[in-house]
Amino acid sequence: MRVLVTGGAGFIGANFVLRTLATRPNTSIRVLDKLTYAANPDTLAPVADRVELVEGDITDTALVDRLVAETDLVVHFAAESHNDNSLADPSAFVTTNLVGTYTLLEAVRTHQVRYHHISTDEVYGDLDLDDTARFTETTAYNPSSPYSSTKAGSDLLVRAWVRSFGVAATISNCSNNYGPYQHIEKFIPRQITNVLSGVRPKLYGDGRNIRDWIHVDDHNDAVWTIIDRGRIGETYLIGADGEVDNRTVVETILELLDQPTDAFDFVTDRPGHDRRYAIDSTRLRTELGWTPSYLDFRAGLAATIAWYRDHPAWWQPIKEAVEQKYATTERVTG
Ligand code: NAD
Ligand code: TDX
Repeated sequence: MRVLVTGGAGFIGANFVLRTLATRPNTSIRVLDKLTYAANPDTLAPVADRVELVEGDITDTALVDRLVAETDLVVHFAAESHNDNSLADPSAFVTTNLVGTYTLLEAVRTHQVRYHHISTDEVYGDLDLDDTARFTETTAYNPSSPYSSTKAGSDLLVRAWVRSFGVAATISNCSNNYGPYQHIEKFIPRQITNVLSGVRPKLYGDGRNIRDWIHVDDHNDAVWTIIDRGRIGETYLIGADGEVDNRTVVETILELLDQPTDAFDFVTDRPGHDRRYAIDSTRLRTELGWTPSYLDFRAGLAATIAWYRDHPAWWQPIKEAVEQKYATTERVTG
């Protein structure tokens, strides 16, 4: 089977490529990636002889049309993915997440190619901390940020292309991923690499916001489950019952790195900061039989810390610039 992976040089897409090569050796993979700041082509360097990396933009109609014509399946990970960046300048989010998805949909429509759309639980907005509810496939869309609203818009484009044009698509909305190869602008790798660099971790607001953590390999195994067995036109929520508040995450990282658990700073809150995300993945588990493998968040976090400690060359060259960018907006509050 020939697979076109968009965004395959980014965090989840690269993990998808590596895991697919390891677990489904007969798959032929081509990656389409613009190689933005978020990509690290070094991630794919060890498999360069088995994966063709095409440097290009998902909004490039002619390129996308040619690549889609030559594939059996598109798995669409490419996106502008960081909420903080979307608050500073939303323009690339609108172009890549909306126009890019539209461009792919038109190509899969023309060439009648199977399409899987990677999305996020953030399309549903947030939940209260004291709420017991969780997101399901029928929760109303209510995105908060430029990032999540463009992801929500891209999901709706997919639904419309399924219904109006019969495109053979599935959608998955996953909770927060952690694991190796995640850009150090994101919460967990930022704090791990802060501690490894002698910098105090930074918690937004009161640190009580809750995210529902899933290991990236569990996410990607669920994606293959949906591609293999999911119903066309259907949406599946992916989550591993991993709700943890941000302060606990930081304290656990500090503890696992033998630091005092109070050696962190509170900083300015993110505008519009979503309070809590929580996924009910019953449909995926009961209909398609998927279950997560990483059931112990602390153990998964320890393995992720070990990966960043053992791969300084992957992240150290950009660390100072990432922190300098944060320093332009962030102020220590406590
Ligand atoms: P990432 O930012 O690490 O990687 C995104 C990749 O897309 C990069 O390699 C980048 O170069 C590429 N890209 C960006 N714009 C492009 C364009 N115009 N054309 C071609 N390539 C382009 O993101 P990630 O965390 O790996 O997220 C991947 C997908 O998963 C996204 O669609 C995101 O919305 C979704 N998602 C992420 C999470 C999470 O926790 N990170 C959770 C749920 C869903
Ligand atoms: O330094 C920080 N301190 C902090 O307290 C950073 C970078 C973040 N945070 C908080 C904000 C969030 O409550 O940590 C939580 C996680 O932040 P991010 O890593 O920026 O993730 P989030 O905004 O939750 O979005 C992520 O999950 C859903 C991904 O970036 C999205 O692409 C995905 O859709």
